[in-house]
Amino acid sequence: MRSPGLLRWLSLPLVSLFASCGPAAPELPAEAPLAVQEAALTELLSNGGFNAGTTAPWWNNASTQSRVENNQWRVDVAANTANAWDAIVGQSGLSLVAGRAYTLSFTATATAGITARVTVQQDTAPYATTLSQPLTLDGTSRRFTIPFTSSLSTGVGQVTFQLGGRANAVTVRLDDVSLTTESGSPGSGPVAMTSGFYVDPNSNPAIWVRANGGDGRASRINASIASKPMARWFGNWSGDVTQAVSSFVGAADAADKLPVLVAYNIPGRDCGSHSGGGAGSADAYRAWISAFAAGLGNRPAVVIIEPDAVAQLDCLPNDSERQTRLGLLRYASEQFRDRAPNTWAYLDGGNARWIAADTMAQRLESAGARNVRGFSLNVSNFYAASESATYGNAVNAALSSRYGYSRQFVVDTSRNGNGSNGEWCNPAGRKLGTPSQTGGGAEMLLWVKVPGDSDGNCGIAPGTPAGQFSPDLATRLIDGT
Ligand SMILES: [Ca+2]
Repeated sequence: MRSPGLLRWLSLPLVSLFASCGPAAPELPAEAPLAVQEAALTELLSNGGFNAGTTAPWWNNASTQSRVENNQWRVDVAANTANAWDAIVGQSGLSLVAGRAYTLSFTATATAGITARVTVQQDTAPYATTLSQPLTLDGTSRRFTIPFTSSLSTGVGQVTFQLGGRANAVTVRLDDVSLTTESGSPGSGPVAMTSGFYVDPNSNPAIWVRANGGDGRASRINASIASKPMARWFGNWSGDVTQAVSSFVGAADAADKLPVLVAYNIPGRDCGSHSGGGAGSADAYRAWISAFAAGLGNRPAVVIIEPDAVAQLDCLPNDSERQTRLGLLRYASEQFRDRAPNTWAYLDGGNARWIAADTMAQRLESAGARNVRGFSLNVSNFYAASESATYGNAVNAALSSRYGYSRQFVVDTSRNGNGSNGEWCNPAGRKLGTPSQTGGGAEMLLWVKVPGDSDGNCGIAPGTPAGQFSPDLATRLIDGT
């Protein structure tokens, strides 16, 4: 697949395409109901509504004054605080369970445009943080809804709002602060439902290892790649996609493991480049992605929706085709939301050096990001997880500012062990990155691209078409050469 890097990014104007192609903001007045929200929810916070005249058990530090006003929590922040946490309010004593899904939500305004921060963290050293997110606040009242999976197990968790870090005084008003989790054990969501990521026994590297046991490279490729969890890609090569998806997630479910799938069949895929193809029409795509979601059913899964499709809007020839693609992605987001209640789906959001974060936020909103768990970054690319996370947080700040919600993101770390050299097509000197895990600066780090699968007839694998496994590419990723 194509995942253009720095050169392509530099060649594009960073202005929003929306000035010209102008996708209408979808008329979705409220958060679409997620299946997880229909289950019985446990509220962890006390007095989130501030309707009884008192702020307790919420606390505040010396740079803030706290009181109830009009059944809301009024926090006056003193001038001249150096750091965000120098003016801090919160509630402590919360129990958090690692791997469990939570939703933090609140309504907030500020008397001046500010960037604040909300965290969920441990309230004793080492102050480990499981959620840390920027908030753009101003005079408009906004409802924030932030789902996350805890990376912490602690009986001394806390929610904090960090309001300092500026010269001028400001007043922030908060109300209806809620932190919920689904009742019962071991929690909700596909991570909590499973015991680790699924290792695909029929990945390209696993098939190659089985067929080439006498090859001197086989044992290393098996140990470093084929035995690791990685995604299975589905497209027009998958035959009956309901059957193919069902078979894959069924095998993972039988092993109590979490499978990662990639839907890769958008019309006009990869701008007709190395990984060109995709469904032949909009109707054909709607049928295909609906059949994909049906194959998941209620089994736990992670799905990456259409790598590059949002970032590559630029290559479509006109506004009408851009609107069509965004509509297809929005349809896909609705299908996963409605037909696959235990799937976390992530719309692909390109990579850290491709589309400006604010533009990406607008596109993701138009593509249905509010319907799904989040967005994916760095698929088939090479940027460091930290740089990808910085970009993901910037996208979330823009989503928060523009639309009042943010989303989780996942990062492809299959080949980013040496970072990027600015090339994207089988570049030399790249290395395997952190194997699939939860947490790590993102909701998950995942091997989405299959290490050793070619990006196309290019770079250090001339003559190897996109998607074909090369033991030579694999060993060079192991060695970092
Ligand atoms: Ca209230």
